[in-house]
Amino acid sequence: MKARHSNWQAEPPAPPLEDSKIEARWGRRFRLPGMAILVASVAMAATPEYTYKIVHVYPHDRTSFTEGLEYRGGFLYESTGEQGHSVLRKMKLETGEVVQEIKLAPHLFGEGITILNHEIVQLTYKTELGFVYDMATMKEKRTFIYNGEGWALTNDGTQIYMDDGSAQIRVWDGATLREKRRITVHDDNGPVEQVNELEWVAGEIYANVWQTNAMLRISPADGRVLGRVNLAGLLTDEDRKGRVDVLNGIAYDAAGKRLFVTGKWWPKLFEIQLVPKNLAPKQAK
Ligand SMILES: [Ca+2]
Repeated sequence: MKARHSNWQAEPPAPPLEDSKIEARWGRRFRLPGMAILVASVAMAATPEYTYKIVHVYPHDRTSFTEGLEYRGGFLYESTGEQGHSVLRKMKLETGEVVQEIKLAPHLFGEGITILNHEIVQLTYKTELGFVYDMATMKEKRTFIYNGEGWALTNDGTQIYMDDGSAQIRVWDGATLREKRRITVHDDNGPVEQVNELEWVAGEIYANVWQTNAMLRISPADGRVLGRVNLAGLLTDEDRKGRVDVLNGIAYDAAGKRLFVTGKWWPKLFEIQLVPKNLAPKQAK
């Protein structure tokens, strides 16, 4: 090992190239400052950035430690976390009124949900136990197991996408819940870790990143980050009085093309539209 080790010794740094040598290597038209600007602008263009516009504000139960959120036919379905407090519930979007709810066993910590073929699929955090419920009755139909932590779910109508807090999204067969492949969420800087709540939006996966205000637009084909949305500033200082936790929860009304976001213990749920950052109005100083 010692002999191999010496191969890893850093070589002395190469002496800086003189300008004339740079020009000889790259040609007169590609002096370094120009190249730096070119490279920087390519890197900046690689991941489009977005801000947002609030379209509507709805109430959200500030005792809900939101872990999974999905929209179907005028109702929001929400799975909440924390041992002893985890529930699966159906709520009216406009009022937040709970119309149906089941409680999880006290030792379970509810996590992501998704609705496929009139069934609600739900993860738990560290217990490697999943549930499948009838969507109409919320009665448990069966359970399933998976490896590792359960964070979030979404689906494209056929396949289910599941994440575990890493940069990986597992792709499951929607019928068998067996893993088919994985994709790694990544941008120009490498893998993006702690990908949390997921939502299928018009052929892309949207995901918020735990403990940040970032929501990513991800290619389901290869995990590439197609866009980055800065959701900072949704809650006012007044909203933040009392207990609030991080952004978590994305739901999409595919028929109405409405995008909803909320957070753990947030008093509000927001319908938002994404705005390309270069089109956003300048903030007043
Ligand atoms: Ca969701």
